[in-house]
Amino acid sequence: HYTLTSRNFFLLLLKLCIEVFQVKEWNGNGTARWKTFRRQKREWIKFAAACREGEDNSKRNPIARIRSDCEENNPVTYSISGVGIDRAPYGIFVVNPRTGEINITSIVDREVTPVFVIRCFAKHSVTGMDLEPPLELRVRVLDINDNPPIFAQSVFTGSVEECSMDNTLVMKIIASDADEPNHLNSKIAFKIESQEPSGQPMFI
Ligand SMILES: *[C@@H]1O[C@H](CO)[C@@H](O)[C@H](O)[C@H]1NC(C)=O
Ligand SMILES: *[C@@H]1O[C@H](CO)[C@@H](O)[C@H](O)[C@H]1NC(C)=O
Ligand SMILES: [Ca+2]
Ligand SMILES: [Ca+2]
Repeated sequence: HYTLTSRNFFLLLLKLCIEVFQVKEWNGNGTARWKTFRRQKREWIKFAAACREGEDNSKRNPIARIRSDCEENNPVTYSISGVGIDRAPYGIFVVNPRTGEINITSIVDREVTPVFVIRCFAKHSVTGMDLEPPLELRVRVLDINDNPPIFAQSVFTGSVEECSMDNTLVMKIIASDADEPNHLNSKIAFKIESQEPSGQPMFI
């Protein structure tokens, strides 16, 4: 016995679906270009976009778009979920449920959230069934140099024996910078500003 229910008939149709994803890429000279990704049914792809922290990125909207070829045969509703959407910080990313266009709505702070992972869904508008397995869009937040280096303590105390040799280690001072690790923005240089008693500099 074999019964072709509406549900498995529907699944047969869906086997042919291909999903298309596009992410906007920006050149150095401010021109935009859509980069396209495609996947076959059931295969996962990861795609990525970037935005800058501390800056209004909304003039670049939409930053990405998702589209399912299932649209040709089915009414499709797009939705997204994740941190920055339905988990705090809420509402940073929104999707147009009809067109699949994804917008950024507010200024982001890399030191709070360096990467957003947006889970994208394409559901049948009437049945609410997933037409595609969910898909992951990663939005990397590009760092700006908005943190100064901070010393770990306000006073460090060292000591040195009298008559020590040149270049004897006296003490180690520690500072950190909250900007992106291993990036120029978090690189620290130290300088001795003054010495008391003044006179010939005794330390380097
Ligand atoms: C600058 O923009 C033009 C289009 O106006 C484009 O063809 C070119 O590749 C861009 N240059 C760079 C370095 O991105
Ligand atoms: C996304 O941004 C574009 C361009 O500003 C705008 O036309 C569109 O309505 C926005 N869509 C949503 C869902 O906010
Ligand atoms: Ca910094
Ligand atoms: Ca930063």
